[in-house]
Amino acid sequence: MLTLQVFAPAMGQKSPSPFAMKAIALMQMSGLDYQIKPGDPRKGPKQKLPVLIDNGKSISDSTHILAHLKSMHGFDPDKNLTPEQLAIAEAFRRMVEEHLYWVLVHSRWVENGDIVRDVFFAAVPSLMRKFVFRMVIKQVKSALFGQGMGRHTPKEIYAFGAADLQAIADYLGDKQFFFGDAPTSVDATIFGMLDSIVTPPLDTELKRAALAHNTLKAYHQRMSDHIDLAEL
Ligand SMILES: N[C@@H](CCC(=O)N[C@@H](CS)C(=O)NCC(=O)O)C(=O)O
Repeated sequence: MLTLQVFAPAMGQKSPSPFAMKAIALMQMSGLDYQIKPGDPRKGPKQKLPVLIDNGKSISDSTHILAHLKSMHGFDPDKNLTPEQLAIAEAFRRMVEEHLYWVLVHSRWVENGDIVRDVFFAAVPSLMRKFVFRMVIKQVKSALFGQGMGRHTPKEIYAFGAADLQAIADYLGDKQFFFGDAPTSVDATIFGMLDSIVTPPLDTELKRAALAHNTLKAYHQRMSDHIDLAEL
């Protein structure tokens, strides 16, 4: 039995991480028998979640999980894509995971820190919580600054996010999925990010930018239905 370790459900999401939601989408698309379990990133091989456990072996990183599903379980959602489509998928994946992700991090941790603190650190006694959160937020801000996104004003950060969402909506157009009638791995990536932007009950400029696109709203719903999200 395969076990997918992710952060426990929170803020209306099956797991409050775009990478965990991407991995859940991939597992659902694969049709493989698997279970979802809450994990602890500190115990994982790369101190991040998601992690897939297969026969005692831990596979960390959603991209490596997809590669493992392809090589070990014969699940390849991209097998019918042309080299040109694979190149487009790779570019969008990087945009979502290495750029739009940091806009999400800003919107959650910097602009909604109080809510995130009380949800993600609910298990920490309230007296300790502010202290623990102060340490964590320092690390998050340092990561945002190091990556570069944290050097911009909120207005500039959200303009970057809106441009990424516009590019996704424009490429998607009136197609069912990113490359037509069948979802591929880039749909799992984009779905994971959209779910993390629109599902939590946070009023963020990034969420408003996403919901302004009817295409993206319908696409998020279509992917949720396709992977049977409500049944999980
Ligand atoms: N490249 C990784 C990114 C995973 C990642 O950044 N996970 C974050 C949550 S969104 C995490 O586990 N953070 C815990 C930490 O940094 O302590 C993937 O695709 O799985």
